[in-house]
Amino acid sequence: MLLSESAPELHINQQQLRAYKKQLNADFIWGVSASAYQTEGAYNTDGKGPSIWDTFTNEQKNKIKDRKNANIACDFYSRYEDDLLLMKSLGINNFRFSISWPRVMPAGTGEVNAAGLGFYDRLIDRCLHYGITPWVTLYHWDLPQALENKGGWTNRQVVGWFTDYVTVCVKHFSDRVKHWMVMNEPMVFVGAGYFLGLHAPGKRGMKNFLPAIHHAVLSMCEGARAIKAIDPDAEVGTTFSCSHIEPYRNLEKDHVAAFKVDALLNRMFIEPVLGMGYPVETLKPLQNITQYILQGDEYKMKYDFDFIGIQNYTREFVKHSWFTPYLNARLISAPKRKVPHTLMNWEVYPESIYQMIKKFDAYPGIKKILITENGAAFEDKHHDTLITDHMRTTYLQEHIEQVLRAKQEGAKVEGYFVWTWTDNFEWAEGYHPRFGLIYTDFNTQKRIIKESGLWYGDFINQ
Ligand code: IFM
Repeated sequence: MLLSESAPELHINQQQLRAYKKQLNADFIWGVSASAYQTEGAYNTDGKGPSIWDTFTNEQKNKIKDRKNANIACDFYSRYEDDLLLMKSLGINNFRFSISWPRVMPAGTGEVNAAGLGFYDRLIDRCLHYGITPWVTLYHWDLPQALENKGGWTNRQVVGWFTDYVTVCVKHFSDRVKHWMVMNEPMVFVGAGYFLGLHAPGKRGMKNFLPAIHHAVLSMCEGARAIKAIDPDAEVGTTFSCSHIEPYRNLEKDHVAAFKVDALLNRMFIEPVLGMGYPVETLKPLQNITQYILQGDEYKMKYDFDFIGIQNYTREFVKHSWFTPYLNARLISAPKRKVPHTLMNWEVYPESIYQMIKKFDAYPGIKKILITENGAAFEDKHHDTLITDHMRTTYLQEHIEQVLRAKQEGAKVEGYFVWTWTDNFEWAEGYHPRFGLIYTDFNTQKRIIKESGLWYGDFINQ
């Protein structure tokens, strides 16, 4: 059942939600998230080099819905000032965005593009001017194509290239940026880009997947060390996708399948970072990853992050399957289960975010958790000057309620960012699933505040 405007209201206890919120310290962070490739456009402007997503969307068009690309996207490159003004008008004071590596270093390594740094100088300066704190992600999937030509994340040299890029950014911006996230959702860019071939660069198979995992883990930790070496006062985090996992049937084989999928989707990146190593006891077919682990890596692949960003949207049900190589497990989609879901076919299940906070909170060594992404794609209803999207508003309310429930119970969760600020380019899904609090007309670039945006601004400022 797809949730639509005619669907019955989901249950939400408004009083409970407001009561939870009232008890929060004033320093709980409320914000919105976005990323460079999904919003900026200006794909070849002012000396920017091509990224793997520029190449993928323009050369493997059949892999993107309606053969779209993000050459223009939301034209945030030119319109950031208006977008920040709009953000300010809603009282949103924390903005998570990413820096495009090939905008700053067109060939990925070596020469630095002053005009690329200049764009982020302007963006950061205007954020600060409006009292909006910048939360900067250093890698949100747009690897320079020049580095992909040398193997990209499968080439161990990427660790050095990435650390050099991080160093350039942090040296340049650390006088104004105090909150950094090294990476966005490594499991997604490595899994979809280097195993399934669904995302850029479109590679497949274990021979790509395993080295890419290890080099992403090393880069995440070495990148974090580079930030702290330059600015010991910076707050350094990194972000992980995660979903609450359940067996489809109460059968031992489905429980085993669910356990393996949990290890792959939820544990594969956080556990090495915490010094626990890869969960290969549970994921035996991934044991060959050890061939990429060199002497001394056991120290390099750990880092004591100041915070961990959790990005949760849904839960997954898992069934045993003989036909799925390596895992013997497959996901049973929400439409197949006939449960309420979004335009991404993701089940609406708010308790998943609570379960994920509890799961990450239970790891010794995680000092602080931020929800760095949560949100939903639904159809928006257009009126003359208003866009109603009460399913998105309800989704946000129900998820925030679960976040604050976890906090009430003592979990170390200290912030929440909505994905996303404006409707933007949703990777292989093109432009149709819209996640924004702000509607983007992609023909005119006009922005219209949706009801969910008005609600969020009101809620966080009450
Ligand atoms: O749009 C993406 C984002 O880039 C990473 N996290 C999930 C979002 C929704 O799919």
